[in-house]
Amino acid sequence: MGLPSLTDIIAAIATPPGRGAVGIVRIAGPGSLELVRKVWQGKDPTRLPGGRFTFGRIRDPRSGEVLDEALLLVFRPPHSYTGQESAELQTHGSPAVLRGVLQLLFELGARPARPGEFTLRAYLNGRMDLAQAEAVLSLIEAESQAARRQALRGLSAGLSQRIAALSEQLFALLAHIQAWLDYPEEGVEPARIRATLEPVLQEVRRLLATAPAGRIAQKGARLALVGAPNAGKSSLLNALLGYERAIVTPIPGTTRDYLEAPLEIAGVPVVAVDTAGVRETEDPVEKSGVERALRIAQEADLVLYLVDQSQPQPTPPPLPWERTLRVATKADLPAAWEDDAYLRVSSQTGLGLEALRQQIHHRLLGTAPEGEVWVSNERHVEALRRAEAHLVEALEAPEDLAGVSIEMALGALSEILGKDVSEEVIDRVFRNFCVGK
Ligand SMILES: Nc1nc2c(ncn2[C@@H]2O[C@H](COP(=O)(O)OP(=O)(O)O)[C@@H](O)[C@H]2O)c(=O)[nH]1
Ligand SMILES: [Mg+2]
Repeated sequence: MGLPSLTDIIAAIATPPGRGAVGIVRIAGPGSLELVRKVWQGKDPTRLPGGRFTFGRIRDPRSGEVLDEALLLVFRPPHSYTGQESAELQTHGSPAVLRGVLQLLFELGARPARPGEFTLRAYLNGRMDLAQAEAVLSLIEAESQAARRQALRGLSAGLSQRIAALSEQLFALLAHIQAWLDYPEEGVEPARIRATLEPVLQEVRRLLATAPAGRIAQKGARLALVGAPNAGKSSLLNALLGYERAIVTPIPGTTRDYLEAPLEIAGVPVVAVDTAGVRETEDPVEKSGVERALRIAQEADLVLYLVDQSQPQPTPPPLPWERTLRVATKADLPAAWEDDAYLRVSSQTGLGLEALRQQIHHRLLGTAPEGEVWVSNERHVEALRRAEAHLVEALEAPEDLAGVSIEMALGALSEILGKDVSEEVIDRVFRNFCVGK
């Protein structure tokens, strides 16, 4: 589709559809303040300093009709989101007002902004790199505190800085190798190639290792509750949720299908899946429920295997044990057995629930250090994987050929920051944005 013109005046409603106390219309591009002046009854926007707001009225200059009373915020380059002259009109948050104001701006010369076009301009004007632009999107889409924290780190260039630092080292090394190829008599120390590449490779791998946690922080995790009928699965789901979602009965086999409930555990978005009890059964409905439970367990990011510790221990079902937490339920009742591999909880008294939440959090995000950048974006993960492969190539290649692989690794890292990327890549990134951002 090609990149849109940077010099058009673009306008869009920046607040979500529907009614609210306040609604915002954004406008950006050279001449946008002159355009706002035409519809503004109040202080002349073209003479207002940037970063200031003023109160006035929005008025159709042709009919003289007033559309609303509003606040006007003025931004001047380069101190604006897009880096361009721009303004925000804060009106009453009625769809009728907002659409009316937008229509008026269109009729007087603005054009509708494409999804993410304000952020696209920020990127093209060098206000932020592509990874930061993607962090804006992640922040808007963040559904949990963990996702919000990660997106904010990306926005403040946490990832970008680390990628830039790695690129710098590779550039310096490349220059060194180039000098050696031009003046072989100067001599290159092969050891220097290794000494630079190995730590860079390690750092790339460290970043890649955070990807599972990053993905979970952004997209959430699936947590399967599995165990024999009456093990207390539905009760535990309710206890984790804090309200009665699943039916709890003393009759084994009540949950014959499965049910999902979204919850947040220690800042992580989790969809908990309560499954049918797993036991040997001839009942065809229950049997298919059991099979489905085991399949859900296979597909889950984490499995809770629940066993009632007041009863004799049953034979464990086939579960992905490396992703399974063992939980002994009904810890308020006398114990029929004890096993340190099991975390003891009682849904009735709340005993052990906080420890269980901590464990779930640890098992889901344990791979990534707290307080650091996690790579959550698929595009970044893919580019890092390519960089990793080229760095390995470079380490294995003879010194005089290492440069080609280093260049390829550099290319992959630069893509993360959006340097020398194709329009198609840019288009794909911004397609997912909402209009007005
Ligand atoms: N004392 C005690 N009873 C529990 C606890 N959790 C569940 N139960 C009881 O165990 C029975 C089965 O619970 P339920 O959650 O339906 O088990 P599910 O079949 O695994 O979903 C019900 O009678 C619950 O009241 C607990 O922590 N303490
Ligand atoms: Mg149940």
